[in-house]
Amino acid sequence: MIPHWKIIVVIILVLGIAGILLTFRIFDSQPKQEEINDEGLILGFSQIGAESAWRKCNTRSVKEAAANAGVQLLFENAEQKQENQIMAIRSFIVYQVDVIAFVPIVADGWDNILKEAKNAGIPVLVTDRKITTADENLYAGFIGTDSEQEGREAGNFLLKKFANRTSNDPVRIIEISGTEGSSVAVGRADGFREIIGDNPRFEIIHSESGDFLRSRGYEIMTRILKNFTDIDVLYSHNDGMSLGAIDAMKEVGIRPGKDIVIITIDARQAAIDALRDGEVNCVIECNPKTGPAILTLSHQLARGETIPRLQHVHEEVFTEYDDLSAIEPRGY
Ligand code: GYE
Repeated sequence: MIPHWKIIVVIILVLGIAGILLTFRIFDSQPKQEEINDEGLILGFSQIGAESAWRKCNTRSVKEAAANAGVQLLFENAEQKQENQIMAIRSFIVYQVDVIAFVPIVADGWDNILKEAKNAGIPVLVTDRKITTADENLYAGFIGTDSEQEGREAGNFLLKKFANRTSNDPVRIIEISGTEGSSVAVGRADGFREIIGDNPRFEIIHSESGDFLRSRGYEIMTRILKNFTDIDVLYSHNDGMSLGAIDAMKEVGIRPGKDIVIITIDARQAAIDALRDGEVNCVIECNPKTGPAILTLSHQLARGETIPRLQHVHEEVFTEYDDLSAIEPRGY
């Protein structure tokens, strides 16, 4: 029989040695996640295209941030086609990238490709535009703009602008919206209606998608000016379309910002310049410089960390009521 005290001494010794080994990670034969993934992280990024100055700035921001972080970036431009995005994401899966990030051109239709990524064990970050999905766990999180809030800001500006209107006629509004089915077009429309929708003093007399393109803004406004009279407001979902619409107004002798109140979203330099010139009345910032945040989140995902489900980026509103001298050069 071994005396009890010897057994207790042996147990204490074994536990002590195990503790020392664990402290020095001698049992931990797996390299740490950081060592596996952070070194030479490969990020697959599916961008939707180059439809606007905003988009080009967003692309630059991602590319610069990846270069600064020493990350290998596989960048694909989808030329405005969801099929191309799905193909790009599939190619990232085949390549076995560490993280996939993508800007969903429209909100629906991603579940199958996201399941493929999940089955391959690759975390996915959704950025800029949101998705609707049957299973929220198919992607790790979202970072980007708060489009509903942008729409609300547009509505709030109108409440202020027309607060002292004496006429009993409703304010007649034209809306040129963004890409149909995109979360940002839906959000900008919904947020706007949340503020002015039930208010009899405002009437949206026409709403049409201009696909976020300057050329479409010009075409649509040219036609609208022939078909509608008494337009009080243009609410346009991006600066490119607003600038196109402004060209159309000037062609027929309408003074943008005076004869027609203009609210626009993005805050590219040309829109800020137009605000300063009195040709635009309200500019709602949409922040395209998300590259550094996307890279930080990608590193966290590669390390197996969880990231916030939803992160909205900081955005401001610039109006004709503000001191515009303080606005820094926009860089896009
Ligand atoms: O407002 C617009 C564009 O998705 C927020 O896309 C983005 C929008 C942006 O090209 O200019």
